[in-house]
Amino acid sequence: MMVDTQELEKLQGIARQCRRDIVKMVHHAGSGHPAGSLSAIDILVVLYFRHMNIRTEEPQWRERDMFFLSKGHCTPAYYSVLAARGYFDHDELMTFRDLGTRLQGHPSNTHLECVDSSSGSLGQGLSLANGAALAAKYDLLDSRYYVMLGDGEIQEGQVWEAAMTSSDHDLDNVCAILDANSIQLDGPVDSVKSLGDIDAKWRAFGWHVIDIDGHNMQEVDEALTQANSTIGRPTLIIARTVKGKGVSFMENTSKYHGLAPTDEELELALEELR
Ligand SMILES: Cc1ncc(C[n+]2csc(CCOP(=O)(O)OP(=O)(O)O)c2C)c(N)n1
Repeated sequence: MMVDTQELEKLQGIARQCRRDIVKMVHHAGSGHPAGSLSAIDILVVLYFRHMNIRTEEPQWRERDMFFLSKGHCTPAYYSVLAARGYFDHDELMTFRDLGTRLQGHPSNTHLECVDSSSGSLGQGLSLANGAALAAKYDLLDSRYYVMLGDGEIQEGQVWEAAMTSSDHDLDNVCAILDANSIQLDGPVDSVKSLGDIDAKWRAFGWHVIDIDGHNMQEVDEALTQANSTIGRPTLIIARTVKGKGVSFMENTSKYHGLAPTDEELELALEELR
């Protein structure tokens, strides 16, 4: 079902609040990854509010859909959406990166139950999703397994081994979402190691591929719906995004990949996100 105007406004409001949380959390901690979180957040909001079949009161429910944040450094986006979805109190977000906190700098499922897998070492999320998805096929579960990858991350060889595995096992319950923001830790993806024609490459690996604007929630929603009805093949959604989206001075630069805003920058950012 299409997202109607009222629902769209609601989702956009949630994403705006999450963007505010992202910059506040990273500022408060004095470290973290704001820019790749800001590029990913519209996708995560649509995924968690419209598609994931989950029970917030029972985070480990066996039949739940699972999410693997393969680009694990983007916890500010992940935690802000988990809080918005009701897994824990909004106030807890300000414990981000504190010593012993449940909200570790990278996701830890030994600290936080609603995190389906620990991550942070890039390149591993799709392999984890494949394992869970294959087990679900054997167990006759209808659950779906979502993975978010970064475009810098897919330079890792393990991703391609995993991509072959998903299609070899006809894992149509796997949906990977590529946050294609074109910038990695220290510059443009193309200048570090070009991905070439990513669309053609994933197709050649046996995937159904959908190319969308990752900040257009309607398109994100339709792509996730299409992935859900694709039989016999895994789906990759190439979500074209802007690194730092929503905070003008963080957009299209690698500067804020892993840098906290100063006090003045936080004020400016919150002004823009009002
Ligand atoms: C195996 C591994 N190598 C290096 C890093 C350090 N690292 C963290 S983020 C990052 C860049 C990732 O770029 P991208 O996937 O494009 O992320 P995004 O721009 O979406 O934040 C790197 C190299 C890591 N976490 N894991």
